[in-house]
Amino acid sequence: MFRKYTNRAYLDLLDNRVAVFDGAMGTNLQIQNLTAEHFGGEKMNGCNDFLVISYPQAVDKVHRSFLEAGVDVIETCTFRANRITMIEYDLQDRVLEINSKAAALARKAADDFSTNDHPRFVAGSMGPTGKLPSMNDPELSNVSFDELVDVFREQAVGLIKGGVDLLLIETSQDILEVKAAAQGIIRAFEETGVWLPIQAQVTLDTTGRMLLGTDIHAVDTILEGLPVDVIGLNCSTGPDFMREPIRELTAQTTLPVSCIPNAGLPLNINGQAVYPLEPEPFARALTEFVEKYGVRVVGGCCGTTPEHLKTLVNAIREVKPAKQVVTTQPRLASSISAMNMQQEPAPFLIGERLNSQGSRKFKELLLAEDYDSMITIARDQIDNGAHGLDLCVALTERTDESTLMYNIIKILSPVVKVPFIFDSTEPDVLETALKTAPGRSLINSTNLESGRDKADRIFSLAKKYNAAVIVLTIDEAGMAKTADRKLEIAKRIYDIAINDHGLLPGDLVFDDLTFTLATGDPEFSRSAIETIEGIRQIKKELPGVLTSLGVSNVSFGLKPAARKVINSVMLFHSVQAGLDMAIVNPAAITPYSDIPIEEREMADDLILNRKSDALQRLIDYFENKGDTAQSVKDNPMEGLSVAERIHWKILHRVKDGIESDLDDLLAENTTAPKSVWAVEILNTVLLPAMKDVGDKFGAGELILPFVLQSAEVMKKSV
Ligand code: THG
Repeated sequence: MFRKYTNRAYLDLLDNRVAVFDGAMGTNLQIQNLTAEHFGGEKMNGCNDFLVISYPQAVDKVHRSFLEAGVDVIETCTFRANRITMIEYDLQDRVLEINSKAAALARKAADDFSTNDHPRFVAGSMGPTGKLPSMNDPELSNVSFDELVDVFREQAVGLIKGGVDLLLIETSQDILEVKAAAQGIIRAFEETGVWLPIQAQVTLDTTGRMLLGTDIHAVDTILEGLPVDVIGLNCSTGPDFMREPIRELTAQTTLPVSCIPNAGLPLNINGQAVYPLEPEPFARALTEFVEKYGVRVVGGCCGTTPEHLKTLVNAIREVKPAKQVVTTQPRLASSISAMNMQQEPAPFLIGERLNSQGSRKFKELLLAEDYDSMITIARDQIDNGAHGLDLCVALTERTDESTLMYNIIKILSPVVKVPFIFDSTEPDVLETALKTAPGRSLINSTNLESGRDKADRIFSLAKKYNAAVIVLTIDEAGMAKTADRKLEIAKRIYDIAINDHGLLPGDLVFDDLTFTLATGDPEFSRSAIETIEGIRQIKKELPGVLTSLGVSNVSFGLKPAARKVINSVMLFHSVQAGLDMAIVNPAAITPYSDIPIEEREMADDLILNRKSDALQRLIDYFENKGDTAQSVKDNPMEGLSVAERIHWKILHRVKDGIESDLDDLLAENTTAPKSVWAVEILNTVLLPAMKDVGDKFGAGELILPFVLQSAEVMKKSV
């Protein structure tokens, strides 16, 4: 359950000094001018990973050249040696053999160079499969999370059997694949009984994001809770473009950081990739990262030669890494960016509108599987200030909650910048969600209603997939109604989560429940006070944990205008008591100070149980007042011409109504033949809009998934 090691010598090394990895395998094999014969025939020509069987001398030569240069760690020649990638060479059934041979070859070379003063290590290289599981592409994403786990398990078993010292997940393009790789490696540890350190490295482009838009804060948020020991960057760019993400990473992660750049950005010279950065500036930049930011592992990727590494080893020898000073904050992440669970000002707003049990409209969309309109609801909530989105897709009409959850995550996650909160009572549905969402999510929820079995199941999921968990204060005796009982249950479940499952206090979000005040039932007249006091107690007695509340429950049964006021006032008092997160309709929350005094007083009377006739007065007041409190949202398309509106929609990825907009525009010109006018629209409206998208992408203002969404709107228009 907790991390254990059979051999942690590599991590011990990092405790004492900076470790230097080797340089490029690919480019240094290339210069050996190998022929098809070396690769074992035409079919395997160019398959570097097979050389460890067909012509191991070539690989051995590269290993030894780097050991000669003085590096501490060499990487096995297994970057592409997984079952999926090896299909290209029909070698998918030799994965175990290739990996264990490669590991043994590197092991032998490392051992030949090892001395007591200078031990040498072998990292088992595991590159990407080429699939992009986070996407929704029929070709690139046609692999399940479980399949990926097994693909990496198999490769890791081979590497472990061949004798590596650590496993290296590297050059990762898709953060969801990294999660699968880490799980696969753990399976391999369980299978072999050998537990080793894991280092995970992602690849960022020149704008500092992974291929699908994930930034370094999200990467760290997602990976830190997994059994990963070292986190870092490699490939794609030279050290210069890594400076800023490395600075940010070292400022936020508690893990040692690795940095393994290319020898600069490649130049295309006569169709050949040439890496221009010389050994001196290469070594200087990495030395700076060690001294300034506290990087603990350095090395070279594409285009780096033994000369680069020798220069680096010499430069780094006397350098002390800066101390990493990190105060960690509980965070969630989408596939794009991270979000602190404690917002300034509080609270973190969890949008409640994508809930089949709490919104008739959403339920209808779900039954119709109208995913485009769901994207619109998601966007509206974010525009109104939601920091995360609650997703609940349970329907009495359908039994495939898992499938619906999978579908909605696939649709939303590439385009939604805020993290998800998975709202389900079914552990299987939650597990599907956690396998599908690339980010770090919040499970909603668990409790002790029927003992601890279910809580145990949910906490293991949270640990396995690195999620946070909302915990309701419910036990075998039912929902806690007094502050004392709320705290008592919170303490009991805290103990299970922390001591038995190894979760951190910041992984727990206590929801101490609020009940409707609309019934007038005296049993509940103090219930809001108890909830508010419960929040205060839990925050005081269980340091480090968070709190959350489904605020709207407090006003169930009242008219919308009254609900809005009561919800806002309840939220205010809860936040005063220390509430961190609130499940709300973000469009219907008014700041306390903006609520008319008269209404505020009435709501206070009810919530704080100050006057016995509070409920009746409130009902009467809003009966007479009517529903004027509807929020009017600015329409960003107001005042735009039809052509401008189409441009706006393409740029902002809005498919809704684009067809009728185009019909309107087509109807504007009655003289020109339709086809001529249509081409004119294409050239003067649609293509310029797409060019605008392209320019913004080029300038780093848009990320790839958004561009693809714009292209979808464009396609629909055409
Ligand atoms: N705690 C936690 N999770 C929760 C809740 C909680 N999840 C579900 C719920 N409670 C929070 N979500 C909602 C969603 C909608 C409404 C209230 C809470 C709501 N809906 C209107 C209604 O039912 O009248 C609108 C209906 C409609 O639009 O059709 O009020 O407490 N952890």
